[in-house]
Amino acid sequence: MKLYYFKSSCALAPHIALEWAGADYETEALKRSATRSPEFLENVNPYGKVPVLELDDGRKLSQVNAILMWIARAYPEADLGPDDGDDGEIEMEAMLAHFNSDVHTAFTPYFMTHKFTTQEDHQQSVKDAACIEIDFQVGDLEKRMAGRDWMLGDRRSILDAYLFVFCTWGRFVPGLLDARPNLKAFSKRMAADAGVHSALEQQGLL
Ligand SMILES: N[C@@H](CCC(=O)N[C@@H](CS)C(=O)NCC(=O)O)C(=O)O
Repeated sequence: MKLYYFKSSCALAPHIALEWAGADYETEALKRSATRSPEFLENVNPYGKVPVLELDDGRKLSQVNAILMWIARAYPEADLGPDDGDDGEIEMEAMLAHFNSDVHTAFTPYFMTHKFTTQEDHQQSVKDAACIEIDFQVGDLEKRMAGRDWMLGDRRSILDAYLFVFCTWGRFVPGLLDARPNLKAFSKRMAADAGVHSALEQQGLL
């Protein structure tokens, strides 16, 4: 099994999940620009994005949420998936969708500003607008984490792996995490975890 990623990307989430699952995997580090190379588009992911998880049978999974769910299901003993029952499943699907569609995309114009304006003198204005949405989304996550060690409350899950990505991105947004003690405590808890440490180390993020 092989995880394709580039440094500081959302591929850190499945990387952490693979560590937590105790999976036997390798990684392929790319440059961000390589995701648009003809070779990557043809052989790895036509969508031009990471993460991609290449399975042992050659299938290539894309989309953070699908990859996280695949890992949770493939390694049930790691207990990274939803709480039992339909409600647990639906709640996790809903939170993953929120993360992927709302929180993740709030950061995109901040880090990939060139995709949102072709004008050099508009770059700062795009970043400023992104900061307003990031602050709103991260503010909500801060409230959700009140009194909780993990997103699901008492046990870690694939949601925490994705939430941690937003915390690492948040460090690049001035002042974002300063008054957010719940997310700061969560980040500290994650950083102290052996699997998270290993994923960060492998990606050169320590
Ligand atoms: N919907 C995709 C989004 C993935 C995504 O945004 N990946 C970013 C890194 S965080 C990427 O590869 N960007 C490269 C680009 O857009 O050029 C998913 O869930 O996997």
